[in-house]
Amino acid sequence: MLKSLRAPPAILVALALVLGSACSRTPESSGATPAAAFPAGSLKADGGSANTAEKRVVGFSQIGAESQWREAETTSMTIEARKRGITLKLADAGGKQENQIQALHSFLTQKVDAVILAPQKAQGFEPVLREFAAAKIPVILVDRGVECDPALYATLIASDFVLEGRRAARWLAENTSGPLRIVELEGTAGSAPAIDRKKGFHEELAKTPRLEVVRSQSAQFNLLQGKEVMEAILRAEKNQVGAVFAHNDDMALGAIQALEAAGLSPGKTIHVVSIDATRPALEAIVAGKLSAAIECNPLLGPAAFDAVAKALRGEKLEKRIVVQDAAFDSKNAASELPNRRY
Ligand code: GYE
Repeated sequence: MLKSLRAPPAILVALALVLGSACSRTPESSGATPAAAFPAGSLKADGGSANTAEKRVVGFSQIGAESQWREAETTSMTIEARKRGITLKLADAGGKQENQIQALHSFLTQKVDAVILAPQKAQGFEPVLREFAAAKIPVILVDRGVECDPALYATLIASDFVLEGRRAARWLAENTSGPLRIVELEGTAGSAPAIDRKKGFHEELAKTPRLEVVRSQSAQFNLLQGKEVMEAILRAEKNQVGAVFAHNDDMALGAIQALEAAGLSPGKTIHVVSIDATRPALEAIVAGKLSAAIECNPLLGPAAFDAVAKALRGEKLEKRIVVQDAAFDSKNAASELPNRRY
């Protein structure tokens, strides 16, 4: 867990995003972020609330489009801004942190009312965030955290990535027997989800010594790279792999292609577990190729713009808003599919 993402328990709240899901949701916590859930009735679905009174200009600095998750997040922001009559300036950084920092500087010059930032990496944003603090332009962090003085941003709205890693490891512990040689496909190096998912996964795995990570390599949260990295690992390991843990669905779907091309049976003799639980992942579970997907909800638009509105009214925000997520495998993926919007 990134140190800077720890906040005093008193200012932590959990936000359960309503997905119209029929599955049962068991709120859990990684322990690092004790959280209390909002009562269900107080929650809004994506696009559920419209604060049309606001005629504001908001900058959204997005990392890129490396995954289905990220595309869904961008759509959620765009739809929500439109619903609220807010002018959204969307800057896609094409996967480069330096482009994000450049876009943030441009938002400063344009004197936008507020900024929503999905930061690619945990480090490197502090200097530009200081400039926003000096200009008194509120910054809402969404989806990933940064390592910096928490006073420099209004709130962080994101899932508990350590818990996600733990849940993936727990699934493997509970659904396999005997020694298991696991391949870990990591997300972007230095990003909060890659750091924290790895931490949670390894911590939980340590409780079951028969589970062993034999290779860990980054595939940048991307399907094609997931396929290529998995191909190389299968060659190096002479196909002696028992399971794959991918930090997101896209890499898992790429790995499944590589496993099938090598004549192996993902989801059957080789378990594949991933994070996000996008529609293609649930479809892969139903097809018997993916074993489990831990949910990470990208529909952050409504919560992000609620936070923007509060910040602009000068209200104090909770420093950390934890998105509550579900988990899917062959037992509940099919019933969730009709509800899945990303
Ligand atoms: O899991 C992955 C994406 O930051 C939580 O980034 C997000 C992660 C998500 O590319 O698919």
